[in-house]
Amino acid sequence: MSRADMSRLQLDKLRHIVDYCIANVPFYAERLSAAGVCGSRIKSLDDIKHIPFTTKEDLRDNYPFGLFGAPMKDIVRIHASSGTTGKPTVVGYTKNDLNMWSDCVARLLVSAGVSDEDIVQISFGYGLFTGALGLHYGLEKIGAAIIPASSGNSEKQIMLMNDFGVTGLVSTPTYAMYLSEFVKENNLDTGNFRLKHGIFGSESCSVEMRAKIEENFNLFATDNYGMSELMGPGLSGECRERDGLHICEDHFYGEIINSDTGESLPEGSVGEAVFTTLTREGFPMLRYRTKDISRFNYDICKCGRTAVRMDKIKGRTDDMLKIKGVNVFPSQIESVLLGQAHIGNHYQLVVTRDGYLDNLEIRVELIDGSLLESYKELENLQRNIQGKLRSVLGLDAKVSLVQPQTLERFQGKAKRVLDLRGEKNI
Ligand code: DLL
Repeated sequence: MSRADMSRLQLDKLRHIVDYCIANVPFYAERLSAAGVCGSRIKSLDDIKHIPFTTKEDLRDNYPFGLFGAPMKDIVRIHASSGTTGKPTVVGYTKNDLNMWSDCVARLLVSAGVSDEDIVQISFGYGLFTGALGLHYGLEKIGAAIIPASSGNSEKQIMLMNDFGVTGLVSTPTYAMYLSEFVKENNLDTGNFRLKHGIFGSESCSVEMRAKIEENFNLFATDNYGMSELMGPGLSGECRERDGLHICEDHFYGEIINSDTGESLPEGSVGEAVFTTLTREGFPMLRYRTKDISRFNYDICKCGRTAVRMDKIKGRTDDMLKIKGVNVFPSQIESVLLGQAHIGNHYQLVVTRDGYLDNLEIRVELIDGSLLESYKELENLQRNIQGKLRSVLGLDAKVSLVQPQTLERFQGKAKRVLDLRGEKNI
């Protein structure tokens, strides 16, 4: 579609979704009326700047269903991802949304070269996370044979890949890397391996790491981006050219803004990506601030597709970390630690990379140093904290208890995170 046609389509859909939000979500009705915005007042795409931003805090304040745009009888699926506090971010889908979602995912998969001839193993964890079911229905739409392996049990993953002649692997790049090394370390049978496609996403993957996975598994990897608040995977993805991630622009209108001033930035600038869902019914989002840093390229791709491409995510504007595919906010860890006896107010998160795997160590100051002399008590405390972290974050972290007054103190904003991963994996 030419840029002019796409812009016309987006403008029509934007007007419609704004009126839809006013009619169906009291939160938006109030915000938009205060800003003096309604569908008929939007004369050009540029007028989107009059619509106030929506943030993760707005989602938290309206937990769990306050921002849903359809009554529960029309909601057919609910997903969730990590919030900044103990409560998750909850999103809902109507039947039309699920259809649109699988269309978007299918489109990106086709542009990555996947077809109905493929046998694809989904090694994302099935559950509240949008990754597994999002890819699942997109793959089903194009007629690929799906193996819903879910994550974990690496030996079985390899056996399935080998015995079933799997041609595509869906996972985080970290897990793909882990599996490829696991094969080598355990000398597993890969005689029938037929892998061709690595469909990765949900976390960043450097070109070096991608090359390593490709070499180990003899496949061609593409990157996929999305977030639960905006649907899940299927927002954008790489085609075979791998020169940016094509955005499904007929469903998501993207902007790049200066994250300090909120101002829209001119074409070609690096800044925070903001997206408006143009067609979602269950969970419409107007100008959602992703906090992900990228850049848009409006040139036509060598593959012939005209859809705008976003650069691979370059970082975040907040302190969210992505560790082993899990979104981790320091504030979540803090709320676990602060409820704990014997623990002071000072802690530090240290993220390191061992080979290609990320590790999180949480250093926590004890109130009373004498506890360090009792091995048993120390171990109990450590285990207790680890268990709580696992249930809140779904992530294993090393907990190190340290002497009182040994962690650095800060005059201004505390620097809680020490990210030693070199190239930042978010
Ligand atoms: O990670 C959705 C997804 C699943 C995308 C599977 C692709 C494949 P959340 O769990 O809500 O959703 O996490 C969203 O993850 O704001 C980014 O910071 C990060 N992220 C997602 N994809 C990429 C990527 C899913 N390809 C958050 N590169 C986003 C870098 C990514 N970061």
